[in-house]
Amino acid sequence: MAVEFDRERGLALLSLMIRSRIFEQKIEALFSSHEMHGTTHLAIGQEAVHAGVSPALDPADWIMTTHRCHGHTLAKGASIEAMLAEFFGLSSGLAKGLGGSMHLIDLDNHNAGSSAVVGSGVGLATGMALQLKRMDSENLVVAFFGDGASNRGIVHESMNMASIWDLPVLFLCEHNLYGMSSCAEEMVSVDSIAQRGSSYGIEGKSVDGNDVEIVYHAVQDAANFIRKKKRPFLLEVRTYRFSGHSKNDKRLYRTREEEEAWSKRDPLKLFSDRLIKRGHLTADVYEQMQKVEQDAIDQIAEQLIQQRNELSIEEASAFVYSDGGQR
Ligand SMILES: Cc1ncc(C[n+]2csc(CCOP(=O)(O)OP(=O)(O)O)c2C)c(N)n1
Repeated sequence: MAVEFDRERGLALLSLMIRSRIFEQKIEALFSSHEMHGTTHLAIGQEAVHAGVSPALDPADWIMTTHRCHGHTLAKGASIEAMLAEFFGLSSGLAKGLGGSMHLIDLDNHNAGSSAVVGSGVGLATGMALQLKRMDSENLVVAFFGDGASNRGIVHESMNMASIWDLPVLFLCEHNLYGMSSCAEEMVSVDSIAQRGSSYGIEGKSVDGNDVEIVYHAVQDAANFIRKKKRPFLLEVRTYRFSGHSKNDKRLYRTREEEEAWSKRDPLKLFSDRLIKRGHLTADVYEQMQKVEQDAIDQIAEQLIQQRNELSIEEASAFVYSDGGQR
């Protein structure tokens, strides 16, 4: 039985979950008001995974994320400024303003980045794990992927290779029940994606991905296993994305009743209620924590919008053309 978080850790992780939720809501609002352009994939509802994975690792462990990467990037230590700047196309952004929402990279915080190509990060993370092993490092790589990506060849090839070469990689399947509009029940051949490890001799486990304490302890156990046994591990965390797949998704492939049922297991509600029950939090403090995050992001967004509006043509087109915008 996993140990309960103490007050300090509980509040720290709740605060990360709040940050992730408010960040995503702000992005949604900025897209709706046409202040932000391109596309985006929100992970509202998946905050227990964001706060439960990176904080359970050694800071020098690496992560490689997916197109739905905002919460993981924040939880691994990226600043809101650098993330929002990226979305606004500013050179102070995590990828110099050239990548946008799906391409966030933060090497200082051991985040090797994300890609729009579904499943591709799993191959890259496995390659990184090979290099860590060659360097005799004690660190590991977390390869995030979704239920949809779990059907891709690269994921299976990577698991096989990680197994035969004993690579320090944690395959972390964030199972949110859908890949775009495809329901995993109809698209995935097994009930639990954790079972897929057995084809490659990799141990696997499936846990409730809406409970941050469960996710945190499962990741800690998996990381200890990888370091001790020098073997990869597959962890499935089962969750639900409240948001649509991407901007403009009307969610016609699922019912409002299903969404309503999952909203009762909102990870923020589950965890804040639990902390209140334990006497680690009050409703007033919870409200205040949300206000602090909201005020901070509103202020940062306002400043960055102003910077974006004042960009010269030369600055806005730097790196777009091979002459570095000197035309
Ligand atoms: C190789 C590839 N095929 C298809 C797509 C289009 N696409 C973008 S996201 C997505 C669904 C991925 O589902 P899943 O892996 O479950 O992740 P989730 O979106 O649920 O987080 C698809 C098919 C893509 N980006 N890359």
